[in-house]
Amino acid sequence: MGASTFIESEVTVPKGQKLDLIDNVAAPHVIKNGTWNGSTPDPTTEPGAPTVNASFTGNDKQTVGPFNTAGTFKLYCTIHGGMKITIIVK
Ligand SMILES: [Cu+2]
Repeated sequence: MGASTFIESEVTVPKGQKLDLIDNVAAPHVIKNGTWNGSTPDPTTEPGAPTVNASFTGNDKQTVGPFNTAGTFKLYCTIHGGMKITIIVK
């Protein structure tokens, strides 16, 4: 993660694995299940998604998951409009 974006917009995670979210800069983020539709937050948790609620203060790392269900899952940052990532589990 950068200051207000995910550096990668999509990542693939093998089923059953966890995902490290790394905050590379001195910026806070609050990552939860859901996405941004334009400037509107959509806090939807897809069926089979692990619950994600990870707060970052800057230059830190947290592990989310495991992602035990194959599918497409979305995470977003509640404090940075448009900051979102797609997780593909297979
Ligand atoms: Cu953020």
